[in-house]
Amino acid sequence: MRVRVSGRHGGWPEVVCLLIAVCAGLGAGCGDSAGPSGAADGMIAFVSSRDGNLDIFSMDAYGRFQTNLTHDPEWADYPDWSPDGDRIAFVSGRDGVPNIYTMHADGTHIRKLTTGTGNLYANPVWSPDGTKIAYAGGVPLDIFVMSDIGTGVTNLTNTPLRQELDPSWSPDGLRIAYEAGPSSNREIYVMDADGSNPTQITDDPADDRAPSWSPDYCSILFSSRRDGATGAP
Ligand SMILES: [Ca+2]
Ligand SMILES: [Ca+2]
Repeated sequence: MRVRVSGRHGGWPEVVCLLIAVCAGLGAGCGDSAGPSGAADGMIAFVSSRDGNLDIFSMDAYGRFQTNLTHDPEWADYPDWSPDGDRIAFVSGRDGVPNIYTMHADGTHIRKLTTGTGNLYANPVWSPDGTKIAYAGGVPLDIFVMSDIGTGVTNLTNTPLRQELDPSWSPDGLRIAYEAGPSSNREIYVMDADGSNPTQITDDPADDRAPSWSPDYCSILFSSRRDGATGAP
C-alpha cells in the first residue's frame, strides 16, 4: 500500500530530512508567525491505494474518521488543503489525462482548474492567503502559479531544459522554494513569488528534494540522499 501524507504545504519526505537556515534575503520576517497552518479543523489529507487505486482520504490527527474523498476509478494524488481548510487541491486523471482540481473538504463540489490534454501536473500548493495555487507542470516540468484559482496562469521558471517541481510557499507568500535539476542530482532553489531572483541554496552531488518552509520562515526542511539513504520522496 502506498500512502502519501500531506498537510497544507505538502508532505514531509520519508528519506533523510535536513534543515537549512535560509539566511540570505529573509529580512525582518524571520521569526514572525504566519498564523494558523494546516487544515482549520486539524484534519489530515493523505493518499492511499487501499481501495484499489490511488484515492485521497482524510482523517483526524488521531487517525480516526478515515474517509475516501475521491472514489474514482482513476487516480488522485498530491492533496493540499486550502489555508481556511474548506477546500483541497489535488491532481487526478479522472478525465483521462492529468489535471488539477479542487474539491470541498468533504469530497463534494469537484472543480477542474486546468485543461491539459496530456501535460504532467504535480504538487499543487495554495498560497498562504488562499488566492493562488503554485504547481509543477509541463514537459520538462516548470513551476507555474495560477491567480484567482483557475485563471491567470504564469510560468515562473520557464526553463525548457530543466525540471522544476515541489514548490513550497514561504509563510508570508513572498517566496517559493522548489527543487530543480536532473533526476539524479536535484538542488533546492528559492525564488520570489513572481519568478524573479531564482537562487540555488544547496550544492551537493547527492539528490536534494522536496523543500518545505518552517512556519517561522527561518528554515527549509528538505530530503537528501547525501548521507547514503535510499528511497525517494
Ligand atoms: Ca523547466
Ligand atoms: Ca544536490
